This record gives sequence, structure tokens and C-alpha cells, in this order.
Amino acid sequence: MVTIRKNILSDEDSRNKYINGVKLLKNDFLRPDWPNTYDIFVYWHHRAMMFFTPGGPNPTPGQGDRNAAHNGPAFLPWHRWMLILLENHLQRVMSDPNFGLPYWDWSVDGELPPPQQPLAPIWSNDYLGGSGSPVTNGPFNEGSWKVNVVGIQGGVLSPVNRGLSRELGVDSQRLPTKAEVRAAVNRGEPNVQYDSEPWNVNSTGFRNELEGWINGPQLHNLVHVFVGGDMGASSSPNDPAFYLNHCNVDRIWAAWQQRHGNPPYLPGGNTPDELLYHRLNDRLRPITTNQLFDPLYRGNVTPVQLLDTSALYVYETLTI
Ligand SMILES: [Cu+2]
Repeated sequence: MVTIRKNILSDEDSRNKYINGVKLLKNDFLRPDWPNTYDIFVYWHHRAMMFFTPGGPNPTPGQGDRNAAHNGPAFLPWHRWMLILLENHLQRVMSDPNFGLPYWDWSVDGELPPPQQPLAPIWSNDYLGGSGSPVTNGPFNEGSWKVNVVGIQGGVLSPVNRGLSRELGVDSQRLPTKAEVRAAVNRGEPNVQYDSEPWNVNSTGFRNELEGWINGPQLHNLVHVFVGGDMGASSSPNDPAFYLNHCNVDRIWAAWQQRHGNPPYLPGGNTPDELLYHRLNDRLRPITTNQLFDPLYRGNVTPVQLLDTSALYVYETLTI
């Protein structure tokens, strides 16, 4: 079933289903001794972020170090896989195989004067609600949405029982603009490169620009910083805004692929082992290697398998 991923601001049906679906996942238990299914994704993201590649835990981790899901080439396919799995689980709990994850085109809001950006429609009662620690309005207000685990300093995931936290427009007063998105998609033309040495936050290719390290924070990273609160931690999927941001990031990658005729994913297979988990044919790192939380474990999924998603989903528009 090929689903269509639509703009959350122009498609009420996807908006309603997304809000309803993530709440169902918060009360969905695949096994009685597991966390709820929504939170399993939070664990997974945190653990991937704390797994510094290739060696694993780093005694002195820095924000710029390459990990299993960020600061390296696998950033885009790893999150593409995460979105596909979340979409699958939303389809399951809603019994709706046609459901497509919506995206939030934050560059539209990025065109507004900065003081108006935290007041854009996405943060209204009908969409995600607004700022607060805890958030008190909208569908994810304190009484309707609980945060159960947070990543704290030192790479530990710590249990909490509180509402969602957001600080819109505080750590960054603005979102990325359309010109910045276009500059990323056109980067290097006509010799575009998916990624480049040294395959980390210092790379000059498209992945590092879209992730947001070049003259950063920008693009993906800037959205996390603008939203703030829970979106600033390794447990950032706690905020349902996480998936709407990443769906737009994935759409921008798809737009880049289409515009340039599917340039090769880099690095290829014949590169040093220190790039483990980031090469074309490497397994993306699952939540754990012992298959804990088994329904999120789909065996070996590699970047090469995720380059063409047309059998699974398409975006309503790739116009950026
Ligand atoms: Cu992430």
C-alpha cells in the first residue's frame, strides 16, 4: 500500500489522525512488560544517539561525535526508517493502512517575522498547542500527554512523570527560511554530493547541510533549537513535533533525490570500518542488538534499501 504524506496544515484528516494515533500509541503495549509503543521509539532514538560509531559508548561524548543516527551519513536513512516504522505502527493502532504521516513545512513559518513564528498555526490549540513547561493547551496538554523518560547529561535515560516541555522561539528566535532550504537542495550544483569526508559534522555535502551543522545550527538542527524544551534532548521524539519536523526533512531529501536524478548514497561499501553503521550496505543500528523490543526490529535494514521509497509512500508535493 503506497500512502501519501501530506502537509499537516492543509490536510485536516492527516492532522486528526496523527494526533489521535500518537495518543493511541501512548496506550499501546506490545507486551505487558514493555514500555508503551510510543515511548519505545524515544528509547530507540536515545540509544542510537548514545551509540558512538563504530566503537559504541564514548567515555567523553561530544555533541559533534558521529553516532548511529546523527552527525554522519546515516542521519537521513536512519530517520527515514524510524518514520516508516512509526507510520506502520500508527496504521496498525488506527486500523488504517492508508494513513500517511503528515509533514510540517517549517520554512513557511520561517518566512514570518520572528515574533510571529511561535504564534504560527502549528502551535495553536487545533494542532500541537504552544509553549510551556508543561504545555497547557492543545491536544498535548499536561492532562493528555505524559513524558515518561528523558535523556539527561551523561547520556542517561531517566524516568520522569510530567507534561511536555516547549520553549518556542527562545534558544533560536527563528525557523529556517525557504531560501535556506533551496540552498541546501541546490548545494554544489552541478556536482552534488550526498555526503563527503570526514563524514561527520565537518563534511561539506548535502547531508551535513540538511542536518544543520554547516554554519549551524540551521535547517533540521535549527528546528529542534527553535522548539526547545523536550525537543532539545536525546529523547526529542517525546514531542510529537519531532516526527513532523523529520517528515519534512525526509521530504527535502526526497526533493533533492528527485531534482538531481538520484545521486549515489555515500560512503559506498568499500570504505573503512570506522564508518560502520553509515555505509551504503551497513545495517542501520536497531534499538538493541539482542532484539529487545522485537516489533521495532526488522532485521537488517541498510541505507541502500531506503533510497527508493515509492513502494511505501510518496509526498503530496516535493516543491520546496
Ligand atoms: Cu534524531
